[in-house]
Amino acid sequence: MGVVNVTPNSFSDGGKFLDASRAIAQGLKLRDEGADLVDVGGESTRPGAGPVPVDEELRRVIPVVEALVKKGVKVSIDTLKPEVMRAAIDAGCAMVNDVNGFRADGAIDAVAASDAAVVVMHMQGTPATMQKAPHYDDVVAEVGAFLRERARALEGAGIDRGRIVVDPGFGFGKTLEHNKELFRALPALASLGYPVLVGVSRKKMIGDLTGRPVEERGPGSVAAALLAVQNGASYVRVHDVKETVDAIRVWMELGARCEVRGE
Ligand code: HH2
Repeated sequence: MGVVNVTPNSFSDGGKFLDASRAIAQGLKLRDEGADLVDVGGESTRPGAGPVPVDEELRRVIPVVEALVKKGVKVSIDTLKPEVMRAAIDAGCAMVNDVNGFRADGAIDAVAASDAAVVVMHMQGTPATMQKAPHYDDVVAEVGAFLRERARALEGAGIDRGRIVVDPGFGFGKTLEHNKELFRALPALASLGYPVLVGVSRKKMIGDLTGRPVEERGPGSVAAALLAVQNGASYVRVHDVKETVDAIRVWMELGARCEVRGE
């Protein structure tokens, strides 16, 4: 899954694709580089970010979604607002990615009547406050229980289990230690029985691990995406599609041969 943020303030590509024609060109580029899905977002959820009015978010994302769908791109909409979900589904979105886990009033209803896939993400708190003092007694158990509960709520509204993807929400109300614990627990999260999506691309946790500023976090992000796939992730949400696809391709070829040799 490639990322296109149609925002002025996203942490890594803020302001680059606020103009619809640039966002569309970026979405096409990511598709051509090997992204199976392009995730379009109009509201930054970086720590400290405030909400965007619904009209403004619609104005940012819908023309981009429409244009990409017309060009045959499989599009995901990154939003927590039911109005934006509905408009994006009407425009042909194949997936709705909600960092709020479909907890807003009307969010489940907005997706239930469609056949779009849904990504349920865990977040403690809200983007405005989530990194102030994240706390868990057992981060893996709590995040796992949340994802199971939200997936059941979606299934209870008639959404087929096969449409549901879960995401532990790296960096959303989590310290570096919480992120590390969750990352190491990816096989356990995958055993919940839903495909797992991992989004760590260029995030602060990669900066903390490498000491790199955001524009130099590509290689660390590729390593993390590869590890995520090796540990059971079905989707990786990344800014650097070409590099990530290369890494996964090389691993699939050489990793498989190593296994044969080791037999
Ligand atoms: N991370 C971000 C946004 N949406 N969705 C899912 N499912 N998982 C994630 O980890 C995730 C997400 C944050 O990254 P980005 O979109 O690059 O930045 P911003 O929120 O500043 O726009």
